[in-house]
Amino acid sequence: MTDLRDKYIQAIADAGDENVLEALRVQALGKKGEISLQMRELGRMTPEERQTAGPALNALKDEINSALAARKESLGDAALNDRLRSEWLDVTLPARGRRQGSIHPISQVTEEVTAIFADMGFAVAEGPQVDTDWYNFDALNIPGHHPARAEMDTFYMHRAPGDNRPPHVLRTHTSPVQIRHMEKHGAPCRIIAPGRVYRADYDQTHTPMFNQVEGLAIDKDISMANLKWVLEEFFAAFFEVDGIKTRFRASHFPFTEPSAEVDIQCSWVDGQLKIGEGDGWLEVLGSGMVHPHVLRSAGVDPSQWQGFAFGMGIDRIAMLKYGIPDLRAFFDSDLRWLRHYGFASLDVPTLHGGLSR
Ligand code: 2NL
Repeated sequence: MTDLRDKYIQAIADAGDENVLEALRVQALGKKGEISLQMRELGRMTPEERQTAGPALNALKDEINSALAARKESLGDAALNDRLRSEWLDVTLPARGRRQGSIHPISQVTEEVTAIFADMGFAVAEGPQVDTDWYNFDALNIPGHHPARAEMDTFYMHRAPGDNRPPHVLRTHTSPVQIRHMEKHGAPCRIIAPGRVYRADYDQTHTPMFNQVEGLAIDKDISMANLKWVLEEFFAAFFEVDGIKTRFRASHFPFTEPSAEVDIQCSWVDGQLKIGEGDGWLEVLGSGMVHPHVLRSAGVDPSQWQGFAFGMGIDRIAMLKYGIPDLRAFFDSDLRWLRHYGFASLDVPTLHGGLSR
């Protein structure tokens, strides 16, 4: 009987699930179970034998029953614990995954422009967004009566009455950055100056703050031919089309002589603008040979040095490249717009890795 007890207690302890437990219960205590059969044997025993065997068998039956119940309960606990472990949830986490920000098209395009010009040996120059009217206008050969200087187009910083220091303005172009660069580093130089500029103008195609990139190359024998090559190289890389044509139209700026407005080749079919093909033209920038007065203002001797300069709107070329219809939406901070037109934060534009993708 001790063997029988040990067999069942061990088997119950080893049972892995409730089906095994039930099979053991039937095997021991079922109608034809081992213990039930021994109970039936009691009838054939002498009263003396029955007096010891009866209580022993009953005790064994009770012990097996309670071992079965205990094992069943611990199996149930284990199953519940497993479930609790697998369904564990950190309720302190944010309900919605944190949405990653995106790169604004202006930042993306500034990076693209920078990568292309860097490849041609241009460094990036930066400077203050609030500057004196000397750096913004006088040094650039823009006379006092010039319309660009008019109160209407330029944001003048407030001056207390009696404060006679030279007026400060929000820069209306990034040219003052290039003047400061020439003053500090002299010639030769090859730089671009991207950044925010400000003009008091607001309609369909103008915002009071916009982004511009200017370029400047000064050396002994720089010509308009170098300008044309640099710009065509830039447009081919930026718009990702080989052999893009440019058209130079004579123009006038106070800071360049001669001056030219530059158009790029485009086609306009079924309301779709395609750049770098067809026989249409799209104006994209202003340029020219730096005026000798401007070189002299910046401390560069115009009898020794010459060079080209150009300026273009970053917002405008961003709209052209990425098919963004409305300029003003750039500055609305509309999250739906930013998610639609924004760029993935790890897609840093490089010439070898592809500018945009
Ligand atoms: C335009 C025209 C232009 C420049 C900007 C420049 C800068 C220096 C000296 C001479 Cl330091 N020129 N910049 C030259 C020609 C045109 O911009 O229509 N921009 C959107």
